Amino acid sequence: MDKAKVAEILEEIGTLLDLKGENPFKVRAYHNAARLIGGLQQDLGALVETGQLRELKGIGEALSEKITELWKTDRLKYHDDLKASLPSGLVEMIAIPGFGPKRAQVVHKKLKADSIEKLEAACKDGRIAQLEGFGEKSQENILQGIEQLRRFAGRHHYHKALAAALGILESLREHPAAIRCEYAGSLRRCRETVGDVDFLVSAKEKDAPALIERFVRLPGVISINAKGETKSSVVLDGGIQADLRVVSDAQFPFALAYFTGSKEHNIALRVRALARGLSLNEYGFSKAGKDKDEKGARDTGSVIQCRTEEDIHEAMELDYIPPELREEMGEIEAAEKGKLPKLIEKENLRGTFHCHSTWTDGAETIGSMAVAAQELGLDYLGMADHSKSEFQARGLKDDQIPGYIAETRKLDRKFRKLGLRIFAGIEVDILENGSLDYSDKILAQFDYCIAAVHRGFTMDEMTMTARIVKALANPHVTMLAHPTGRLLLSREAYAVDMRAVIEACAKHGVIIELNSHPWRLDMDWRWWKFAKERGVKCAINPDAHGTPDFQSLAIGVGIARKGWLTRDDVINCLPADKVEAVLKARRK
Ligand code: DGT
Ligand code: CA
Ligand code: CA
Repeated sequence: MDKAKVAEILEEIGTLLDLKGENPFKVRAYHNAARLIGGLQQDLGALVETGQLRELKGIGEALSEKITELWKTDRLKYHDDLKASLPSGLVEMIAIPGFGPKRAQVVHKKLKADSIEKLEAACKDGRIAQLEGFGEKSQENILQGIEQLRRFAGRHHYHKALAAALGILESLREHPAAIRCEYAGSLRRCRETVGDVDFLVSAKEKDAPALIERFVRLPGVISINAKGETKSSVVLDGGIQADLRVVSDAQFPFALAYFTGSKEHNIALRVRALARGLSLNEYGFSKAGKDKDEKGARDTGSVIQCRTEEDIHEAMELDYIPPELREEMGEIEAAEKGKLPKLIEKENLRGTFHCHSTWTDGAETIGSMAVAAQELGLDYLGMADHSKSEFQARGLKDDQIPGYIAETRKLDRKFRKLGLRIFAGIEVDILENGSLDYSDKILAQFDYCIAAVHRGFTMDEMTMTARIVKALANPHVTMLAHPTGRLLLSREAYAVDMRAVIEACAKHGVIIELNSHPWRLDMDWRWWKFAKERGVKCAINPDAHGTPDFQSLAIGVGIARKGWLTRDDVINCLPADKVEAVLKARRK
């Protein structure tokens, strides 16, 4: 049992209680506790052992007992009973985007719909539209939501897949028979979501079965789909499928290149090889045209020996193409001409922006966010709590602004001596008419303002684009937050003309955020090349609501790499004094 797992179960209890129609205060107590435990800096085990759990704000006797039971026995009877008391289909239903526990309760009570299939049928024959509080529009939305849910099924957020993969990689590498070991596929290319994880190990032929055996017995494996001499496929905890292939060490670079993909990139490389009289596959190079009638690389070995992927690219007169770029989006042409960018690296990040605190919906104080930033070796931290329209997030009222800025300034003076600058910023809502949530006079007091759309998602593309473009024209707007509002695998982006938004940012000198929260990764990597051509700068921001969220910065760097960005394109790579000048530039 770990903190994250405890938090997940508490969260689920909150949802189950909500489904049962329990008292909203009780429901909220569980959701709050989940958040608290998830973001806890202290060691949960120690708090349980010493009985200090009760001292945490919001943890009463009942919650403390439940957390203790979970921690000590790895399960919780209350949770099990609660789950058993509800049809499992009802729990599945609330994964439908826009369909919460309240609605699930109604369709269950009124229509006896206790599964997604029954709900779908009720939509199709118009029974949902008849229900009080539903109507034609919501019936249509539910059908779309079900379709979306099915489309998303089987894919996973990048950080979940990465966490699962790293544990497995380590265990495979520990095996004495493993020579080289990597993960490939979409995970290695740093796609924003991952279907399955593809592992590759090189070993002597005789050792392959032992490696397969190790793989299927790993603690994270919950079921085995297939198990052969050199390949296997399993399902990991969390429902992620993972494939393993064992190859010879000579084949390893070819297999790694092939299974890293993308498929489109592979095809383009293969075409390039053919133009050079070579056939390229996962086993090696062979003479073109002889694949079928004579033996190919599988049996005879590669006609050009390559020890690494670099060697393979070189054999085709290409610069090395980093995995993130292998999407057949111009990378092969650029590699041929020596024009690939020198991609940003994690180590280049010097600071970050768009962080929340207990002033609004963050879990930690500005002070503890600063300590964590400093421990990470950052030189600056840009706070940006919510603006007043975000009442659910306790957005700052006008009269709270002086206090918020004063505290930030005070901590800045303190931490500056320790090498960390703190910038006072605000995440200001873009209202439906495109104006901002505060007067210019208030906005002028901040070191930077990051403008964001948080509601009114359903407007048409033209209206939404005009709304955002209007906000960008305000000279106090330094950055644009999460430009499409998408939540990966859960909520589609709102309709917006990104090309027009990027052009407006270019015109006004607005920096675009690459929100590194693993559910967002927004702006999408596919747009960065264009933004860069238009001279727009990027800020990689964690949208942190607690110190653990700083971890996502590394994913943000991966997505920036995927968007062809270099350290010169990303303002967080600048030292503190230079970045301060950049934040001030627009208002001058
Ligand atoms: P995913 O798992 O859906 O997130 O995406 P990938 O890219 O990991 O795809 P996956 O797991 O189906 O296959 C891994 C790699 O294997 C893929 O990126 C490229 C290669 N591959 C798979 N099928 C083909 C194919 O039909 N032709 C070629 N050239 N390569 C393929
Ligand atoms: Ca894959
Ligand atoms: Ca696969």
